[in-house]
Amino acid sequence: MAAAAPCGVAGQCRLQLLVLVAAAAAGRAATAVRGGMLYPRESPSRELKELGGIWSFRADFSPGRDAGFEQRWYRQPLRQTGPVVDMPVPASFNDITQDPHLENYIGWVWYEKEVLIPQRWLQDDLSTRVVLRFGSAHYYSIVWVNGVQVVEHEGGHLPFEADISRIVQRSPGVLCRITVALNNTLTPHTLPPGSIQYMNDRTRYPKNYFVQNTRFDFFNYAGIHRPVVLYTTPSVYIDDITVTTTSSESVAMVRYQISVVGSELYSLSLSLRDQEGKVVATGDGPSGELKVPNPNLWWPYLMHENPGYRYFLEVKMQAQASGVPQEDIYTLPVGIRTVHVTSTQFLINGKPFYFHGVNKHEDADIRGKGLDWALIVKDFNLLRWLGANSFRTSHYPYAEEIMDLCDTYGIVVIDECPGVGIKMPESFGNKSLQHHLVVMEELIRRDKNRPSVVMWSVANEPASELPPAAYYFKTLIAHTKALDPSRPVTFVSDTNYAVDHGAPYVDVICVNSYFSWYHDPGHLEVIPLQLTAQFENWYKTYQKPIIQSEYGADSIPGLHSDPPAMFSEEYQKAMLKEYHSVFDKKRKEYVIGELIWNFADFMTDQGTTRVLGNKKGIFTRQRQPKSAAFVLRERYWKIANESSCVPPIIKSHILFL
Ligand code: GCB
Repeated sequence: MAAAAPCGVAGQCRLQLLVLVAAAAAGRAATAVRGGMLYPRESPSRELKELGGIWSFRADFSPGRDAGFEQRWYRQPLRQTGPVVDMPVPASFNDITQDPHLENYIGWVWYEKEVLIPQRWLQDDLSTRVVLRFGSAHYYSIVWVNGVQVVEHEGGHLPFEADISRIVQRSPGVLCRITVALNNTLTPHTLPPGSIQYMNDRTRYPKNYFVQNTRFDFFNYAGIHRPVVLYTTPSVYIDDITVTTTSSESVAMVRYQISVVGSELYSLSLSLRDQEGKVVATGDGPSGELKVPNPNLWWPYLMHENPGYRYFLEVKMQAQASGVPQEDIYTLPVGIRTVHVTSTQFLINGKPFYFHGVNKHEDADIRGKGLDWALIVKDFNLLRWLGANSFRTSHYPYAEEIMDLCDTYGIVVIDECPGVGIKMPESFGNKSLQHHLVVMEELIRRDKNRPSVVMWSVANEPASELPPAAYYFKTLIAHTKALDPSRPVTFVSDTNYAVDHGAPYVDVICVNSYFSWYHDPGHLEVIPLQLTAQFENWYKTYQKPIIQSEYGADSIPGLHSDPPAMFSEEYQKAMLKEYHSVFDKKRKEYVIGELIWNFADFMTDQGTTRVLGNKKGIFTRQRQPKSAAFVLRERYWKIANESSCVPPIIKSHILFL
């Protein structure tokens, strides 16, 4: 990525200042996250207004990218500050216009939307709380409402929100102006990390030329990527709910903890309903246990004839605020399931679970990383067609809307944070670690109640051979486990087993390898030997179950070669088959999963090894199958059908997909 910053040395300092703004704020944010982050749902006490659609947009092309702050663009309608363009939300801004400078833009961009707040939200003098929530925006966001700053957030892929009741109460009936400044600059201390490199050789680069360097393999799309909503709650409200579940054959326990904000004087009543709407358990108070006799457990797809079973926990809060009665109702879907790891197995509800799945990206033509319902549903249909029972959210948390469907369909998730490309020694320091801890807090706060999430992944392919990685991962994994003792924790490694300083702390070893691709290119015959040695070395060292968390080969659809040659569809297929024969031996021992790299082709930075992006998809970026998709489909269905947990009836029932 490159962008000209015509600003001289002083200008460079100003640009770096922007970077420092983000970094300083990261330091400030490094305290425990406050409050819950319940997904906004309508209920008798809560209303929702979606703010998707066309927003006004302006990239700050000024030399230091700081004109927006100097001129306070948030104080007036954006169109009055200079030229604006229409920008869809949610979407990445990069591929929307024909301007190559915007595609590769680095720095601050500005979004704005004017909205009318429903009159009834403002009528009852602050007993209605109005919240502005962003599902995610990449990377650093500052938000103003009617010129007043309401929230600042570091990091893409995770939600943030602000209570804007007082501001909107002040001017009822007029349009409410939401302004967002967004900076996509990555520094050694952001997640993912990156660095800005100034090219000072004036014989080779224009004045003030700089690039954003990253050490990850996907395009750094930026923008307001997920839904923006306004929602209401009463001023005394249910702030957070945490559930954990245990079960035996005949009875399950749903443990809950609820926090209420706005008053000390409240009462809580709970009822758990099954899918027919029948109440199966009731409770009260801010914490306790619900006993569910003969529970319907949450099972993964292909492991049960009715996968993804969820109960619905209705939490009702009643309180008095300034003498006025208030009631808040929130309904949380709850899946009852357990997860355990032994030295050779991954158990869901006490039964061995084998991950036969994929790694994905949030990535598509035009919209980049912006949420797209059509794409989401298509992807779930393809996953089920493939017979995939799981995926890893490589390499960042996916949209809550996607996670909801994982819960619903029984697709098992390894939930990964944006700790990808942590390669620079300075990214293992305290500043980076503090931010990483906060990101894990935000991720767990968001996804802790999801039955589909069975393991946290704190990073992908960090330089875990560096000595500081030992303290870094020890601390990070201990923190993650303290936040959520109910799930195993991993990170994904491509470091040699003998020098990996993070592996001692994980519950499951996740290994990426690209034999006959990045090593010994073209030599498929080395795979059996090298892959067998990989598994045996890791197991001998740690006695922990192993997932092959990535393997794959690029293929250009329609490119054929027999005998198989790299980049042909035949080579991709042949490589998969070589890996599969080793998996089949080792899954009888301690290999508990295989996740193909990648579900679909995706966009990357430009480079000599990338042809309009990474082509290791078994589907194209437009979701058409390559030949490898059929190889994988046959294999995944075979594995599922071998599983003793699948009654014959679903085998035939599912085959229609
Ligand atoms: C990896 C990375 C992934 C890349 C992939 C590749 O090891 O984890 O992000 O895209 O290899 O294709 O090189």
